[in-house]
Amino acid sequence: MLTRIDHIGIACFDLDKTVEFYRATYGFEVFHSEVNEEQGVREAMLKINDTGDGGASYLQLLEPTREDSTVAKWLAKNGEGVHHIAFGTADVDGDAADIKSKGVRVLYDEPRIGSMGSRITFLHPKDCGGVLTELVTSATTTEH
Ligand code: V0V
Ligand code: CO
Repeated sequence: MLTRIDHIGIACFDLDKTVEFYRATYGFEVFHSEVNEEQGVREAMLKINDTGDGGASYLQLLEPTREDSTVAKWLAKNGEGVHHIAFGTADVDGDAADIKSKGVRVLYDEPRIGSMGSRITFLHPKDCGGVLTELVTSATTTEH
């Protein structure tokens, strides 16, 4: 069951500059940052609020680490902006299988490693009304 907005992914050319915009404009601080080589991103997670399922909702600011990454490709075509949305679940495997059975393309056979040790997969934007959609089971929260 999908129980929260886990994050909204925002693609940018300059992560440090974008982090500073969110700090100066809204007062959001960086909760966590990391490089995910497999996904080709350097990212900063800004925690916005805790949620009723024991998780939290974040903004995920994404800067590409290489020219051939999905985010670099997307930025070249669209410029900066909202890149994907992510729903949180206690069971990414089960929910991905359930959604796949409804005819939506799930991009990975097995979930991969996402931010903060989470397990993630993606749904094809062309099957989701133009919205790249991620499913996330976080590593640390006690979800029910
Ligand atoms: C591409 N398209 C999108 C899109 N990216 N539509 C909405 N939102 C997006 N973000 C559209 C694009 O405009 C094309 O439409 C069509 O899909 C095919 O796109 P493409 O440019 O030819 O690119 P592809 O097919 O090579 O790749 C698209 C997919 C790829 C979605 C398959 O981006 C992908 O595998 N994404 C999942 C991984 C990812 O995005 N990782 C970065 C975040 P037209 O022009 O044909 O109409 S990593 C992350 O979130 C982490 C680590 C985390 O949360 O922990
Ligand atoms: Co994401």
